[in-house]
Amino acid sequence: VSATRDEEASAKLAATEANTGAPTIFDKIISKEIPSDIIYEDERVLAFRDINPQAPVHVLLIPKLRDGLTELGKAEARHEDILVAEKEGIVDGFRVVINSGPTACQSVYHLHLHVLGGRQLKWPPG
Ligand code: IU
Repeated sequence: VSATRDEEASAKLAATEANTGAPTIFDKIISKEIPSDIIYEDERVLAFRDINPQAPVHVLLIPKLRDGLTELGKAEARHEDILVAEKEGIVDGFRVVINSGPTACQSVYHLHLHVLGGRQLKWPPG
């Protein structure tokens, strides 16, 4: 099963824009220049409700400091956590997911993070 051409095209356009290093809308959300429904904030992170929710609860949790880190696949040693994607050759595009509880289909109750890649992924996930 593959994503539609539209999905792939708009995903690629957003990535091209990201490469300019320009600020994103999230910088304006962090500075409160653009209002958002904030549910948690401290000096390092901001959690706010997604404007286009794909589930009854859909929250975005973002670091306040971008530190050159536009996407997980661009992480460097100082950002840690990137080793699996690099080793598996999927830095071009991958998804990191944590399932929590039966409603999210968690099956093994030892906290774990999924790294999925190697094909065009679709959004939203099921
Ligand atoms: P993505 O994984 O980069 O596609 O996620 C970006 C999310 O940011 C997406 O779910 C949007 O609905 C959400 N969002 C938002 O909450 N507020 C905004 O002003 C904009 C996007 I633009």
